[in-house]
Amino acid sequence: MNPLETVRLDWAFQALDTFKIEVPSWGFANTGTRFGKFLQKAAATTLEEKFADAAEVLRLTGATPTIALHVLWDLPEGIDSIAELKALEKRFGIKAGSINPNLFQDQLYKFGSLCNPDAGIRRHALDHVVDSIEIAKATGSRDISVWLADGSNYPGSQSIRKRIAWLEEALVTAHGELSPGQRLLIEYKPFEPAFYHTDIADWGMSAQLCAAAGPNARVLVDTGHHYNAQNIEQIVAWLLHLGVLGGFHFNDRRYADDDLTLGSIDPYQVFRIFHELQTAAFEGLQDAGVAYMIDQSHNLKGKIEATVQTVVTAQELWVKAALVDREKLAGLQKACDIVAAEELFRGAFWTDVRPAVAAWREARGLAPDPLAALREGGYVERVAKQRELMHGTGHTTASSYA
Ligand code: PSV
Ligand code: MN
Repeated sequence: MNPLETVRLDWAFQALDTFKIEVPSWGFANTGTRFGKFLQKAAATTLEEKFADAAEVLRLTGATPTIALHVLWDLPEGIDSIAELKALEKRFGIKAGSINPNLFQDQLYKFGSLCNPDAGIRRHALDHVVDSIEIAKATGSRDISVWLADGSNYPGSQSIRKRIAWLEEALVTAHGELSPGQRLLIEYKPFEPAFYHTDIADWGMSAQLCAAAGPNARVLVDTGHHYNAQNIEQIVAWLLHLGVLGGFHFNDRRYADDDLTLGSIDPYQVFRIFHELQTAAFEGLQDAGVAYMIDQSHNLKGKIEATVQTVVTAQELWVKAALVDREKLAGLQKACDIVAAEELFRGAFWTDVRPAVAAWREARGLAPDPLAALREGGYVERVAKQRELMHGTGHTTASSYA
């Protein structure tokens, strides 16, 4: 049978028309592991290059109109970088998305940022968050995403409760700086770089901090920031129920925060998360305020290729989730018809949606196969040459590590 006949094309097209996902500026730059970096000639160094790469991903996928910015990496002049940023937005047709303060790379933060026992360091960190909110106002960005590396490595070496109180105090102040319509997203992570306790270790802590901070604070779920056995879709369901789900940093992991490509290890989990989101929307539980962002740093894959692959995967899994007949499923759940409910659910996951997604792309004037189009267009090779001329070789041989 023609695979297109097994798919409700109207559902698939509607799902794809509304699905947008934000790309991270740092996903285009040279990044690595703590053991080293394998430099890539095509990696972006400047903000202009990051915008150019984001525009190429948008051109190929039609789904990535915004780019997440990390303040110290992308806007080192702070608010004074805004004029350049605005010009890039116009030139490349890409908007600045979430603004990410950097509370982890400054030497001052050895013992924490907003949770540091030193009031002066806490103030310095808070000032940076407030500056980031000002930047977000200037860019018109709705979301300021706060992630702290704060925590401790040894039992007894820090007061966990005092640090909670300092954090609450800082977040209340930061929240007070938001414009109406802006949101403070609070990200959690169970460990790394702190290995005994992390100040915001899980979604419950994040949700409590949101409640303390104010009505426009929301939880940010980074899919890599969970232990292996955790049921992330249940966490998502809870956050939807509580009305505090702010957004996602999507990536995949086998062990912890591995920064692997979305869906490369467990696509069924992404499908299950997407199902929770789409069901909540179907039931009118929450408006479309949830931010979908990618947070991946590709160590071995080509940056642009990996980003296109990620977006394509997200689109395919989003469509699969859209194929769940939610009315029918609700009936089966009510009747406790376990096997039929599961088969309906699994059936959507196992449907090959690729022909439907390609049909949507053609209908919307996009390349039917974005990865193939990227290769055929030669963008990566072109920018590799340009960037090598601009910034020097970037290529590291094995002997460099000898
Ligand atoms: C930390 O692991 C994190 O997930 C935060 O979102 C950071 O902003 C991002 O990665 C980039 O390092
Ligand atoms: Mn993240």
